[in-house]
Amino acid sequence: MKVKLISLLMVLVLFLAACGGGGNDPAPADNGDAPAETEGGEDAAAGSGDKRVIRVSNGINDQHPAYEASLRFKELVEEQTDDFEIQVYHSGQIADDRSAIEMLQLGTLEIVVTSTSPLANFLPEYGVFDLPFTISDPATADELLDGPFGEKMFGLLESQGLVGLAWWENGFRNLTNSVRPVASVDDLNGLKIRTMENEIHLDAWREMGANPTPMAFTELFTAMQQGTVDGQENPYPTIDLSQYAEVQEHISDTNHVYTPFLFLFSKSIWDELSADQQTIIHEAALEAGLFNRERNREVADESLERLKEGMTFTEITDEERARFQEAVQPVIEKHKDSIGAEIVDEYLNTISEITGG
Ligand code: TK8
Repeated sequence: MKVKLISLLMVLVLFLAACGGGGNDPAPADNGDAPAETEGGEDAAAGSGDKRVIRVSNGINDQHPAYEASLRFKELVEEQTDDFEIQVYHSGQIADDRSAIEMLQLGTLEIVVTSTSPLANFLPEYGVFDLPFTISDPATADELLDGPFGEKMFGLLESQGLVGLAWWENGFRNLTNSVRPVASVDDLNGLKIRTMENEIHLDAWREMGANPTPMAFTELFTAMQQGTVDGQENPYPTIDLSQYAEVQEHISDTNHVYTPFLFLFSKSIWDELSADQQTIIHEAALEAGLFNRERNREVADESLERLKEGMTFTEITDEERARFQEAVQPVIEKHKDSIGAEIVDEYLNTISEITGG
C-alpha cells in the first residue's frame, strides 16, 4: 500500500514539474499560454489558432532594458504578420544563457538574448569580447559590432547550429562586493568573485589577485545572499534592477569589459521559416536592438545615480586603472592562440582604427 502511494506521488510530482506547476512556471509576457513541451519544434509550433510560437529567452529580469527591447521585438513582429505568437521570458525562466544556447542547437528553443561570454564555450573565437579593457566607450562598440568584424563573428555561428540576428547591449561591467571598497588592484586580494562561465574572466580575476568562481547568472543573487561569493561584476542596469544593493555594499567603476548581448536564433528552426518570415524577424531584431542600446544607456546613467545612494561608490583613478590593465596583460597573451591570433589582431586593429589609437 505504502509503496503504491509513493509511486503515485512521484508520478504527480513529475507531472507537475513537466507542466511547470512548481510555482515559478515561466509565464511569458501578456499572452498567458504556458510554454508547450518541445520535441523537434512541432508542439512549440502550435500557438493560439495556427500561429507558430516563437519563444525569447532572457536571463535578466523584467525590469531590464533587454526585456523591454524583447517586448518591442514582439510588437514589431506581431504588427507585421499573423504567422507568429512571440512569447517573451525573463529571469532565466526557460534556461540560463548556456543551457538556452544548447536548446537552440537542439531546436527545442527559438531565440535567446545571451551575453557573448557563455558562447565562448562553444566557439572560442567569441572569447575575443572578454579580453579586458579593450573597448572603452559605447560608440566604439557600435562601430565595431555593426561593421565587418561583427558580420564576421556572425558568420562563425552557423557551424554551431546558430544564427546571429543582431547585436544588442549588456554593457560595461563594474565590480560590486560586500567586504571592502575596491580602489586599487591590491584591494582585490582574496575576494571571492563570481564570474560568468568563461575561462578568460576567471584568468583575469585570478591575475588581479581575486578568487574567482564561475556560476550561472540565475544562481548569483542567492550566492551573494548566502555569502558563497563576496562579489560579482555586471553593468549598472543589471546591478540596480536586480536589487544587488540589498546584498552588496561596495561598488567600483572598474569598467573592465564591454559585454555585448547577442540576439541568437536556432538554425534548424530558422531554416523552417519562409524568406519573408525570416526578413520580418531579422529586421525586428535589428530595430529592437537599436532601441535596446539607447534604453540601456539611459538606464545605465539612472542606475548609477540610484546605486550611489544605496552603496559605497569608489571611483577608480586613471593611475589605478592603468595598474588593473597592466595586471591582465598576461591574460590577453595567454588566450590569443585559443581565441585565434588572427581574430584578436583584427579585433584590436579595428578598435584602434575606430578610436584613432
Ligand atoms: C543574463 C546574463 C547576464 C551576464 C552575467 O542571462 O551572467 O553576469 O552579465 O546579463 O547574460
